[in-house]
Amino acid sequence: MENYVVLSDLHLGEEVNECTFADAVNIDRFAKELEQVGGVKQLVLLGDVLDLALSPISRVTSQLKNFLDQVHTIPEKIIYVPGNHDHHIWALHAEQKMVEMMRRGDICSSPDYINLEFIGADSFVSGYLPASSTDKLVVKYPIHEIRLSNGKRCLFHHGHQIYGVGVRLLSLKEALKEIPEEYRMRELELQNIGVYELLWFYLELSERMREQIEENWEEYGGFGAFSIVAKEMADKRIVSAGHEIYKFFSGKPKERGRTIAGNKNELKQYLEVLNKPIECLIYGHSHVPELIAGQDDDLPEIIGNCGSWLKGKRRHNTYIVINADSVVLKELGADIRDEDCIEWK
Ligand SMILES: [Mn+2]
Repeated sequence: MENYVVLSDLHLGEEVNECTFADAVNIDRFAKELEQVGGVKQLVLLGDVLDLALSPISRVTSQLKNFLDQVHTIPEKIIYVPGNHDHHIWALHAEQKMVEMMRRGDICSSPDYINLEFIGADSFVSGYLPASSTDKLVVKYPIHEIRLSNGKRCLFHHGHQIYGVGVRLLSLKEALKEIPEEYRMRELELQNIGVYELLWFYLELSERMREQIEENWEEYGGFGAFSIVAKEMADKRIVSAGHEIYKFFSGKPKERGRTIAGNKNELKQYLEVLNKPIECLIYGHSHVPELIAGQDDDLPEIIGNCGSWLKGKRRHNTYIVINADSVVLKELGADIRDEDCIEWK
């Protein structure tokens, strides 16, 4: 049986009492369960694998190495799809391609943030794998698609484009729909990328600086210079998106822990923009593990959120196993509950 195992929101680099995989015992447990699944065709790491924005890079990289050391032999392929917390390294990766072209004196094109694939030794993850396994790696963004032997098509995406800022920008879908399909993902990404990058740089600041910024520019709702520029843009109506972004950052209540049902409209809009017929959508990002049958005609047959590997009150340490028979949500060290197994129609 060919199995696809999907997990997201590992947040490697987080402190030991937060990040499950900071503990070698948990990595070992996970590796054993992965072996029990058997025939793992792909291990899909679906974003926020590295907590680059919030954790020291030394801790991020050592935890990544420990994790990969234990699991790399089990799957045939390891697919890494960055999310919002590891978006910056993806952007660097794509931009590096352009720098290489300039170094060679080539006539350049702008960085391609959505069509590039970094395979094997070419990817930023490869250095943390033994040479024997680097060929297994594929790093791509923002979606990964597979087709099962039963013909069902599954789409994997971290979830940041269908939640929070991403949702706001999906409000541009009327314009997006007028753009040829092959450019829509690019437009969506270009709208979002500034926000992810802002968060990266903002969170890199020391806490003291952030405190002062929030104090000094309270009326702008934090995020310092970015909010000021966004507000000015909005006031002058130079760019209407500026207003949307400003509204997002200034006082909108945090949408944490949204469920699939609570996210239904956004999921529909996203799929409408992508215009990809699929039978299964798997995402993460909200840290709420869940598996549901799509119910509506305009939603895929099965929708899953693979949860997170951050300790806390909420259910965590979950992953999704997909094969031609079913889609199953598993919790590390726990029996599978009836509601966490959906067989294909
Ligand atoms: Mn996320």
